[in-house]
Formats: sequence, C-alpha cells, structure tokens
Amino acid sequence: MSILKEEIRLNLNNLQNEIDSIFAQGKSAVLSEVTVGQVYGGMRGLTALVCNTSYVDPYSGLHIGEYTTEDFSSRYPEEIFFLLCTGKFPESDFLDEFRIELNKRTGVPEYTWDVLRALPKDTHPMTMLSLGILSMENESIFKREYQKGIAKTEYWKYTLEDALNVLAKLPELAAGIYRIRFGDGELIPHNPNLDWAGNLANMLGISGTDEKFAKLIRLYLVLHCDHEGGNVSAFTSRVVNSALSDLYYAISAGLNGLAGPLHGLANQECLKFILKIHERYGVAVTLDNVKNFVLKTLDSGKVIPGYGHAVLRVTDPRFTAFMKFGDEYCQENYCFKIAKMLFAVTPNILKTYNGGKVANPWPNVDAASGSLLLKFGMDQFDYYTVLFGVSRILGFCAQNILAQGLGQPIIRPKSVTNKWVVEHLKNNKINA
Ligand code: HAX
Repeated sequence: MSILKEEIRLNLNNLQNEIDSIFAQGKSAVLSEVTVGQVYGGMRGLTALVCNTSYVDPYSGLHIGEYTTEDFSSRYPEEIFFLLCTGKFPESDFLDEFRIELNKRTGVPEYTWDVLRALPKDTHPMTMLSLGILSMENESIFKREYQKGIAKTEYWKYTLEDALNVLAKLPELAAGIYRIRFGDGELIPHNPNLDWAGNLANMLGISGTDEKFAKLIRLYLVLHCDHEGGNVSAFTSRVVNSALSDLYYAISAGLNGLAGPLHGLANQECLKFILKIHERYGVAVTLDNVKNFVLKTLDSGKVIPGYGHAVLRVTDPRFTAFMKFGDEYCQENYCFKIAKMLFAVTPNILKTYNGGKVANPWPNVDAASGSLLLKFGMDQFDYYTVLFGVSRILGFCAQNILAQGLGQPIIRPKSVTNKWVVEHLKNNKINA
C-alpha cells in the first residue's frame, strides 16, 4: 500500500511542521480554562485534545480535512479512510489498488468464529464485534515488531499494518456476526470483486436486497466514520492506544464505549419512535397526528430521539445526506414518510417548548437512518450499532495512526478529589 503510506508520511510531515511552529510560539499559551462545572460535567466544552482527522463545527457539521459532509458523502468508505489518514482524496486508481491489498489480507481466523459461536445465542452483536476483534489480537504486527524492538518513529507503520489487516477482515466479521446471531449461522464468502461496503452488504445475505442496499450501506459507512477526538469511543480508543496497547485492544475498547445507549444506540431508539407513531396512527397518519405525538412525548418528560446535539446547532448534514438518499429510493416507505413528517414539525415544537430550553432543535444523524435500513429488510435493530462500529473503526484506525506518527505520549490527565477542589477554591478565594 505504497501510495497510502507515502501520503500518510507527507501528512505527518506537514502536521509535525505545524506543531513545531505552534510550539515555537510558546508551549505555555492558554487554550482554554477549566471550570468546576466542566470538571464535574463530563469535561463538556473543555478544549484539551488535538485530533487531526476530523472536526465538528457547530454550524456546518463534520469536516474531514478541508471537506464538508456534502463534499464527501458520495464517496466510498475506502476513500474516506484515505482522507482521514492523509487529509486529501486519493487518485482514481486507489480504489482498485486498495481492494487488491485488502483481498490479500482477508480471512477471519477459524478460532474467532469458534469464540463467537461459543457465546450464548442472545449475546449482543456489539459484544460479538468487540470480542471478535480482540480475539485476533495475537495477530498484531505492531506487537510483534515492538517486542523485537523498533524505533518510536516506526510505530505508525506497524499500526497501519494492523489497521489494514483489521479493515480487510471487518466486512466478513461483521456480516458473520449477523449470520450467526440472527440467521442460520452459515457464512457467505467474501467476494474479491466487490468493494468494502458492497461486500458487507452482500455477505449479510438479507434476501431481496440489491445494489440500492449496497449503496445505503456505503453511505452509512461513510457518514459514521469519525466525529473528531472527544466522543466516548474515539477518545477511549486513543487512550488505550496511547499506552502502546496495539490497535486490536484499542478498537475493541472504542467499540465497548460505542455500545452504550448514550452514544451508539440512539439510532435504534429513533426507529422505535417512528414505529410507535405508525402503530398509533397507521398509514393514514397526518402532520397533526405527528405533532400531537411529539407534544405528548415531551409532556410525559421524554426526549424526542434523533433531535438535539451536544455540539451541533443546525440540522446535521449527515441527516441531510440520509434524507437525500431516502427521497431518491425510499419515498413511498411508511417509516421514511414519518421521518419526514417529524422533520417538518419537531424543530418548531422544540424551539419554543418549555421556554425553548433545547439548545439545538434540529435533527441529528440518527433521525432517519434506521427507517432506511428497515426499508431494505434490516429489521434487527440491535445490529445497527455494529454498522456504526464498522464505520467508526475507520476513524479509530486513522486517529491512532496519526497520533503514533506524531509521537504523541501516553494520555494521563490529572484527577483530584472533592477535598482538593474545596481547598483549592478556599486557598485561591474563588467563589462560584
Ligand atoms: N427532546 C426533548 N428534550 C431535549 C432534546 C430532545 N430531543 N434534546 C435536548 N433536550 C433537553 C435536554 O434533555 C435538557 O433538558 P434538562 O435541562 O431538563 O436536562 C435541555 O433540553 C438542554 O439540553 P441540550 O443542551 O439541548 O442538549 P445536551 O447537549 O445536554 O444533550 C443530546 C444532547 C443529543 C443528548 C440531547 O439533545 C438528546 O437527548 N437528544 C435525543 C437523543 C438523541 O437523538 N441522541 C443522539 C445524538 C446523536 C449522537 O451523538 N449519536 O451518537
């Protein structure tokens, strides 16, 4: 994979030059101050990390390199991996080269399937994905080379090797999990002529699906790939890798964070909400029905899934990309119609409800994706987060490759006790 490696090397040189010039201006310059509220409030809004793969702007959403979501949403996930690692799109021959490279590295080990088949039948598919990756840890090239003794400047190259090996096996692994957990357990072989997402779509073996489903999976794997460095899964993955635990440990750890209902599970909640509206009103549902349902949900103290965001202050451009797909391929689908009705009524309700306390009344990435997956027969809601995970692994890999290439040290912030905080405020005569 010489092109990718060479472009990563160039990107690392550029990033290192930028860091050198930042440091030349003084390492003690203050970037942000920390309040008591932030220390006790999940570090929200605290600028304490650098991530050079992607950036989330409150008003224009996810950027990868200099590209907006609109710029990259029609690309292939393989191109997005290149973009995350290098800051630029690859040349047109990259996709073929990358497929050939990944084809050499496919083949989930038999022992991984044994591990997954030995689990209780009702094991969550995210547990299976995390365990599946972890079970292959013994294959780590980074670990093998590290034990031999390599220079720190070489770490990123072996982290890239591990990344390519994991990415090559990922469609097989993820599809196999679907087949074992929800199907008859018979695996569909990898097709060397298909692209990364096309292979995953094919190996899931969902009957009645076609190229449009592959297109949806491609879009899904592009849109969930990365969301800068501070989200639970990416941060966890980076912290683990910063201890030089290899990428298998780091990916598995990141996935464990993604599996939480406050992070990666929101998409299935959105679909359940849509299905509840359908159950209540049927196909003749009107905008007024949806409006009433939203208001009733809010009055009962619940949130409207798929709306609001901790960082964004506009409609998530990833939601817009899913809606565009839906308008093209799912117009007549009852779930998609309800997703559209929700979009038509919910922001205006949230803007004023309860004094307008919701900081962002607009839809996020999760508001429509489930209805699109369901339309194509993907009716196992628990599996949606696995798709999110497959995509987010692109970001985990890229973030860790770049961090290793920049020689970033082990992450170890300082924690304090309540007593320390009390003393600090008293000694410094600070009042809230
Ligand atoms: N419906 C009703 N109330 C909402 C709301 C929604 N969709 N979004 C926010 N609020 C409420 C909050 O609960 C909070 O109420 P309290 O003051 O009573 O606690 C108030 O509005 C202010 O919250 P906020 O500042 O607007 O939002 P936060 O940054 O605290 O939280 C969330 C952001 C995404 C968690 C929130 O908007 C939410 O719960 N949305 C619904 C669930 C959802 O769609 N989650 C997926 C997010 C996308 C993602 O990151 N996926 O991985």
